[in-house]
Amino acid sequence: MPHVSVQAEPYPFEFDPTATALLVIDMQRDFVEPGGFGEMLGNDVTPLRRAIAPTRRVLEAVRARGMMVIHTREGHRPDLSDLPPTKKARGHLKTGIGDAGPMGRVLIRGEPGHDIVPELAPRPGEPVIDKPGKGSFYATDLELILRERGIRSLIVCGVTTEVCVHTTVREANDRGFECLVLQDCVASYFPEFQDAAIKMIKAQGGIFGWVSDSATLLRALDGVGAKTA
Ligand code: TIU
Repeated sequence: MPHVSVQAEPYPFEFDPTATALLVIDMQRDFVEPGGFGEMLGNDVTPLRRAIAPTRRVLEAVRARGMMVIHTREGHRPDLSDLPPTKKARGHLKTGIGDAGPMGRVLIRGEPGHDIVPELAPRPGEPVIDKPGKGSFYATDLELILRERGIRSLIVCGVTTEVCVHTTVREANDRGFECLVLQDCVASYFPEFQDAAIKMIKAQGGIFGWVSDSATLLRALDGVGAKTA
């Protein structure tokens, strides 16, 4: 497959599609639908839903080219054995992690709220990484999976920009993976955090990675033929 160059900031992002994975972070009902963990934290989920449609377009384009797709989900075991009491206590929530909510037990694996939204549902064969923290590398086998597949670059979508996306991009960057964050495919409950978090990635010569958008990536992928087989 040809090498791809995407217009990005602070300078073009170059990648080999066979060594690149799309990483879709925590596009779960608990964060992007009313009645989930995000709303229980006091947030309006509307801004997060804007990331769904562009992420879907990127997902389809990447799948059509046979590139690797990985999904993550934040959540905990039903017995809460992987939930630090400090995380459970944070925010003094009336209904918090592990408690019964409108979409089942909040942020618990196997519950409806923990599911990835139907628009971005994983396909068979696409790894789904269940993570107990904000970062996708901490206490997961993501790094092992990436190294085994020879992945060196990540195209990053998901929520929320300053929390799980940033933590993951920082973890990936320290491990030597190059990250391209698509600014319309990541979202925050707070417009000012979205703006600052995006600036922080690309500042200082791309201290954590590169920033572009879905339309620019899709144009660059046009030059990479869809897989026919
Ligand atoms: N609260 C918030 O902004 N985010 C999270 O709790 N998790 C993720 O970002 N996935």
